[in-house]
Formats: sequence, structure tokens, C-alpha cells
Amino acid sequence: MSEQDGVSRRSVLLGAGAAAGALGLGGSRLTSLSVDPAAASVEQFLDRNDVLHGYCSPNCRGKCQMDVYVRDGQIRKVEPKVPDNPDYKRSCTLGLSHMQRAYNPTRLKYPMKRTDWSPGDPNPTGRGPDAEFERIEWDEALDYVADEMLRVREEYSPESVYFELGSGTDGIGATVYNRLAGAFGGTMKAWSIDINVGLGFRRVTGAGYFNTPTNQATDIENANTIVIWGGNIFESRFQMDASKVLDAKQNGAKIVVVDPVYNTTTAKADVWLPIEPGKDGHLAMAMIYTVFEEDYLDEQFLRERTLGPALVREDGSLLKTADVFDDGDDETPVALDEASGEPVALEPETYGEYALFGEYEVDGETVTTGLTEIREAAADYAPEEMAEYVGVDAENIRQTVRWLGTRGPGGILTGLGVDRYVYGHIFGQAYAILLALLGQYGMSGCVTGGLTQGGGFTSDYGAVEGAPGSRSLQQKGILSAMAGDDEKPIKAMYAMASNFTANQMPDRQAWLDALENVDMVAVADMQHTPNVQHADVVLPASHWFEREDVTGSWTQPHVRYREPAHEPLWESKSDHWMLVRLAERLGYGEHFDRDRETTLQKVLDAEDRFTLEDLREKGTFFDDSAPEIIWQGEFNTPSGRLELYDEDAPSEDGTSLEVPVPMESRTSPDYELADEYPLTFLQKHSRWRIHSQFGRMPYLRQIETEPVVDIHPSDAEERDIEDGEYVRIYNDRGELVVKARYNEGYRPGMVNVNQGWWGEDYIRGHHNDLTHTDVSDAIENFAFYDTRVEVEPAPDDIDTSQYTDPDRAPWLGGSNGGGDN
Ligand SMILES: Nc1nc2c(c(=O)[nH]1)N[C@H]1C(S)=C(S)[C@@H](COP(=O)(O)OP(=O)(O)OC[C@H]3O[C@@H](n4cnc5c(=O)[nH]c(N)nc54)[C@H](O)[C@@H]3O)O[C@H]1N2
Ligand SMILES: Nc1nc2c(c(=O)[nH]1)N[C@H]1C(S)=C(S)[C@@H](COP(=O)(O)OP(=O)(O)OC[C@H]3O[C@@H](n4cnc5c(=O)[nH]c(N)nc54)[C@H](O)[C@@H]3O)O[C@H]1N2
Ligand code: SF4
Ligand SMILES: [Mo]
Repeated sequence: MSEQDGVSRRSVLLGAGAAAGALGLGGSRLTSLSVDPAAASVEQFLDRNDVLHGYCSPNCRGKCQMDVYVRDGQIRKVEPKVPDNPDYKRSCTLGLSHMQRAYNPTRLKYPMKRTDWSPGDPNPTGRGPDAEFERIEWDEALDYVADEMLRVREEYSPESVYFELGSGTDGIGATVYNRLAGAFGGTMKAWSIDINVGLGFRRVTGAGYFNTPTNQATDIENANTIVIWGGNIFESRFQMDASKVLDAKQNGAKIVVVDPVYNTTTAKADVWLPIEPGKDGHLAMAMIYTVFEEDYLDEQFLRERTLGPALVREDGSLLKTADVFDDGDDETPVALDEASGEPVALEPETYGEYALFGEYEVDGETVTTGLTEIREAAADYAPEEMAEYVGVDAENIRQTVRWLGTRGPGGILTGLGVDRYVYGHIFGQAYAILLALLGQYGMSGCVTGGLTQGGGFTSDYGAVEGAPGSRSLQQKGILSAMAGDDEKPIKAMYAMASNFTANQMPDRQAWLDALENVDMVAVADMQHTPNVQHADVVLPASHWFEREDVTGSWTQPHVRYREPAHEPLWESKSDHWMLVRLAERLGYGEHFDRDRETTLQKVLDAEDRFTLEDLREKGTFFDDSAPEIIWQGEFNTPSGRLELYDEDAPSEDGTSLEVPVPMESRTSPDYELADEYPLTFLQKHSRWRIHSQFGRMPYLRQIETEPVVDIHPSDAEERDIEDGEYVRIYNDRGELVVKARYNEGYRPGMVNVNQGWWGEDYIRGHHNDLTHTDVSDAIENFAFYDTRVEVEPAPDDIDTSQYTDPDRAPWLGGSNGGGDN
């Protein structure tokens, strides 16, 4: 039985007080937690509070600064803090509910060991929902982990120890973790999520990884047209730059949304392009077609800053200066000067009267131009030809391009929806080209992607000098190495801030099967997650507001600081605390400091713009080093220009991608199992959780009580499914039983279950039992939404009592300020 199962609200809170009393950890503070009747009332918002600096730090990219109100040693409420630059005041309901998270009954309280695990006798099949745990001492727990890591290194290889760092939080815990993994020489993962569109875009522009870069958020209000493409930003970023999109709208901007779903974001659109899932490459090509046909080309920009005029040989390679000049090189592309008819070098940031289109003879070779190749590639994608296939009215496609082509600065704000299809990277390439044709780079008001400019600090506290460093594997490679399919198989694993293997990874069962080859799984987390049920050694991490820390952010230019509201509750410890002691056991003690402040100082040592003392006083630091307007000057590409034509292109399925060629995997009508599993299966991100976090907070659970599948009534009725009825979703990999919710906002032919729910939240199965790990050759990015399923009424023998019988619903209550309300 898992730790939280069957534990009532009262017994959890009394347990908290009792544990703290026994450990001498400020019993009075904790007693007030369990018995103070005012704790759940509005009075807690009043009176004498200390206001501490804080910030919230899950992977929503917000890292919102917070004011944490503390009285009698207890967090009473949380409010958004006004940071150094007040334009960036932000927060969402989740962050404001942290009091319920800090005192949540699912928090891990003390180190534990799986009862039927011991070194040398791992019993891996004992892991899972039924695993039982026994409490152990911290020394014992850390000895187990260190001894197993050392044994595995000796018997297999250093790389056979896997340091799994999830996206659950950041700060110095993660810094120290990376340092330890490098010192040990273990394996770490290279992310294979959220990088598809970014890396496709990068081929053209030289930048992009996790999504694609754009100007600072404060510049968005200057855009005249914003096409929000595959991002439900008013749910996934409403607390951040999404509000700036509303500022732009108020200033008169046209908003277009490209999304198969009518949702919170679509509702703000002037024009909605309700695309069929997986057809974004096709739609982008239809827009490129329209730019050529209706002639919105920014010729000045194309000549000065792109490879549009570059000469392309018949074999697909670019003509270089060495091919035409005695003193040329093999790098610099060549264009044709229209006046002289002679080839000239295409230098970065240089305007010339270069020919943009045509076929020419140069030095006896037939050549065309990059733009000619792109126009040719788009020739079959006229909006009228594509309309039915992509599900978007041709005139609305043209209208969108007209706005982008005639209303001045604007562009495309990308979400991560397109990313989660196998060939999403081709869309990244295509839309980068579309914006280049329109000259939408380098000006105020240009919107080139979804990642606004962030800020941080300089640190040279990273690798231990002379350390071997860690091996990096794409996540599919991690799965193989875990399954033993690698010369350095993974035999021990330490997971931190990650609910990966048992919840967040596609084809979850494959990970759980592979995990059976691993002799020791240690999991450090704050909450008793599904991953914890698969652990052999459990390490309870403290809550964010129980530690001093510093972080930057990708999407907004501040460094923020937090101070502890109180000591870690029960026996939980910061990741820093555990990792330093683990490092000592592994023989690296001299490279780590037990004293957290010393580490913080070292992390900030290289920074000369502010000190730890400044942060302690002010709580935030506005980092104005990032440019407000990006893409000015040379691009970070080999030619220094936007590479509209990419001669070093990768291939997919035998097709070389010098210019975009839209491709599809499971969403294609030709997919072999298309008839058997006719519905596309999305698992979009929910406004009421950040991945698998915050799902156990009563405030939020009152809004999103249980997982549901969104299904169009026509699809439901065809299958004899009523609104609110439980259904079985299945495909060739697995099944899932959830409640159906009629939702006319979804296109017929697709269904959605929000991602993040834990296994035990479902009546049966898990959404990631249906997803797969098929990836493209070029990017290896997980394609969660490129999944097909069928839906039918649920079998009769299901037990739904956790949603009907309050005694069976541990998530209903149990938190200070929640539960009984
Ligand atoms: N509240 C909250 N905020 C979050 C997160 C969270 O879990 N909760 N997670 C954070 C993280 S790490 C990420 S990666 C982002 C993700 O947040 P988003 O970028 O919003 O990504 P998704 O939720 O995956 O899906 C976005 C939209 O893509 C649409 N979509 C699905 N398929 C297609 C398609 O084929 N074409 C097009 N054009 N659209 C499609 C979906 O209908 C959905 O509206 O959010 C971040 N912010
Ligand atoms: N089916 C499907 N699956 C998906 C997605 C999808 O769209 N569909 N989205 C994917 C995406 S975009 C992402 S980014 C991933 C995210 O997946 P994960 O990286 O696993 O993210 P989280 O669930 O936010 O956090 C993991 C854990 O970190 C723990 N944690 C938080 N703070 C701390 C701390 O200070 N110390 C320690 N030790 N632990 C802490 C939390 O309690 C939580 O259990 O999920 C992916 N999974
Ligand atoms: S969960 Fe909400 S409050 Fe927390 S960082 Fe993200 S947006 Fe900000
Ligand atoms: Mo993500």
C-alpha cells in the first residue's frame, strides 16, 4: 500500500505533529498546523505576517516571484511579488496555493526502503502500486545509494549509474546534481521533449532548441498580427507573456489561432484556423504559396539577410566562391548580380541587386536560386488545394498571410502542440522560411517564436576540475540502456525532481519493464508520486519554501531569490543536503560544501552585477543584458544569413529536406492502423497542474476533480457513449478508463486527456500506456500526440468509488486550508 493510501485527513495532520514532536522539530509550530481552527479561515490572511521572498519553480517556465506570508512559523498565504521590473509581475492560481502544497499529506516525511529490496536481492517485480516501504535513517538510505553506485561502477561501468534529472524544479540542487554526475562519470539524459520545432527552426536561423526564440515579452504589444500556432497560451502561459498578447490586441493587433481545438486561447482569436492534427507543415506550405502568389515578398530583406538569392546546383548543393573565383573558399555561397549577370559572393548583412528567381548558366553549370527552389516546393500547396485536407478554409489561410504581409511587424508565436508529432521539425523549418519571406525578423513587433528572452546570472561553479564528465544519451537511448541493450547498461538510478519513468514518459510500460533490469532505484521527491512507488530507496525532499535558493528564467529577465519560511518539515531535506552527503560517500567530499550558503556564494562568485546580500534584501534582480529585439546583425548560421535553402539538410524516410517537405506519421490517413484506431489522442497540458505537480491540492482539485476524456458529441454518439459515462480508450499498446466529457470544442476524430494525472487517478491504465516512442531520424523528439486510439463504453466491472465515495478519495482533503471547506 502506498504511503498516502487510506490515510484520513486528521490522521495525517496528527501524524505530522507527532513526527515533529518526536524529532524535536519545533513541535509548537506543527501543533498549530494540526489544531488551529483559524488555519482554514479568512483570518489567516490578516494580522502580523512576516513577508518573505519566494518564487515558485516548476517547469512551467514562469518562475514567478512570490511574497510568502508567514506567521507563527507557518505559511499563511502567498501573493505575487512585484519584481525589480514591475512589467513582469506574474503568478497563477497554482503558485498562490502553495500553502496547501507545503502541508500536503502526500509529502514524503522520512527516508524509506522498499521492504522487499536489499542490495544483492533487488526483487524488481516488487516495485509498483503495491510496493510497501519501511522507514529508515538518513545515513542508512544514503549508504545504500552510495554502496550500490560504487558496486555498479566496479562491476559494469561508471556510465551504468544513471543520474535522472527531471524538470520538476531547478536551483542549486540541480547545479550540485549535475556536478556530482560529472564527477562520478555517470549517464545523464539529453532532453528529447519540446525540441522538435526548435531544432527544425534552428536549421534556418541558427537558434532554437526548447521552442523558438522571439523578442522580449514587453515587445509583444508592438506586434500588429500574431498567429498563435499550436499553443494554448492562455492556459499554459496565461500568467506570463500571454497577457502581453492581450495588450497587443488592445492596441489593434489581429490575432489568429492555429489549433484543432476551440479553447481559452482560440476564444481570443479574430480568425481561427481549426487545423486537423499533424498537418501544420502542409498549412505552413500553403501560406508560403500564398506569399509568392500574392507577392508579399520583402525583397530588400531577402537580398540582404537570407540565402534566398543563393545559387543552387542541379545536385542540390550550393555554388561557393571557390567554384567561381580563383581566390574563393568552400564556405561562402554565391548569388547572381542582376545588373552584370556575374556571380558575386553572398556576404552576411550585405545588400546587392541579386537575382531572386530564375535558372542560369554559371561557369557551364545550370543553377537556380534558393527562392526558386522554395517556390517550386510550395507549388502543390495552394490554399484551395489544401483546404479540405488540413481542415482550414482557404480564404482564412489567405487572410492570415495578407495580415502578416501588409500590416507591418508581427509573426508567429509557437506553442509546443506541433512539437509532439514525429515530423514537427519540418514545420519549424517551414515557418522560419515563411517569416523570412515576409522579412519578419529583427524589428520591434516581430514575433518569431514562443520563447521570450529570459535572464539569469553568470556562474562558473559547474564541473569539478579534471572530472570525467557524464555520458549524455537521448531519452530513447536511456530506455535502451535501461533495457540492457547497450554496452554500458544502466544498473543503478537516482531520480531527482522527476516523475518520469512511471508517469511522464511515452510508452510508460516499456520504461517500467526496462526498470526491472535496474538493481537500485533511488527517488528524491517531495511527494509520494508514482515514481516513488517504483523506488527502492526513497529520499524525502523539502518544499521549495523551506530552502534558500536562487534561479533565473528562460522567459523573463529576472534573477529571483527565496528564503526559507521554516525548517524542512518532518525529516525531509533539501536536495543539496542529500547530494553533498552522497558525494562524500562516493569520495568527492572535497568538491562539495555541506554549508548551503557557501555553495550559493560559489554559484554566484563569478557574478559582478549583484551579490547574495543584494538578493536577500530585494528578492529579485532585473537582468537587462538580454536584447529586447533579437535577430539584429549576422545570424548564427554558417553563412551568417537565414538559410532558406539548407544544403546540409537531414533526410526523413529517404526524403532530403533542403526545402520543407511536409510529412506525417500516425495522423496520415495512410497509416496502417488508421481504420482500427481512428481517433487522434492528445494529452494537452492543464491549467490546473504543472505536469504531474499540484494535482493533490484541494483548492485545485475542486476545479479539476478527476481526469476526463474530451470527445466531440458526434464521435461519442457514434459509439453509444453518453456524456459523463466512463469509457475505455485503447490501442495496440494499452488502455485507459476515464470519464467522457462531451466537448464540441474538439474536432470530430480526436480526443484529449490532460497529461500529468497519476496512475492512481485513473480508474484503470494511464494515458502514457497509449503513447509510443517512435521518433524522427533527424530529431528523436518524443511525439506524444502522434498517437491513435479507439474509444468504447467502459466494461461493467470497473470500480469508480474514488470519485463517488469520499472515504475512498485521499486527494479530497488533508491540507491546511482545504479539505473540509
Ligand atoms: N498550467 C500549465 N502550464 C504549463 C505546463 C503545464 O503542465 N501546465 N507545462 C509547461 C511546459 S513544460 C510546456 S512544454 C508548455 C506546453 O504548453 P503548450 O505549448 O500550450 O502545449 P500543449 O498543451 O502541448 O498544446 C498546445 C496546443 O496545441 C494544440 N494542438 C494539438 N495538436 C496540434 C496540431 O497538430 N497542430 C496544431 N497547430 N495545434 C495542435 C492543442 O490543442 C493545444 O491547444 O506549457 C508549459 N506551461
Ligand atoms: N503524455 C504526455 N506526457 C508528457 C507530456 C505530454 O504532453 N503528454 N509533456 C511532457 C513534457 S513537455 C514535460 S516538460 C515532461 C515533464 O515531466 P517531469 O519532468 O517529470 O515534470 P513534473 O511532473 O513537473 O515534476 C517531476 C517531479 O519533481 C518533483 N519535485 C518538485 N520539486 C522538487 C524538488 O525540489 N526536489 C525533488 N527532489 N523533487 C522535486 C515533483 O514532486 C514531481 O514529482 O512531461 C512530459 N510528459
Ligand atoms: S505554477 Fe503558476 S505561479 Fe508557479 S511559476 Fe508557474 S505560472 Fe508561476
Ligand atoms: Mo515541456
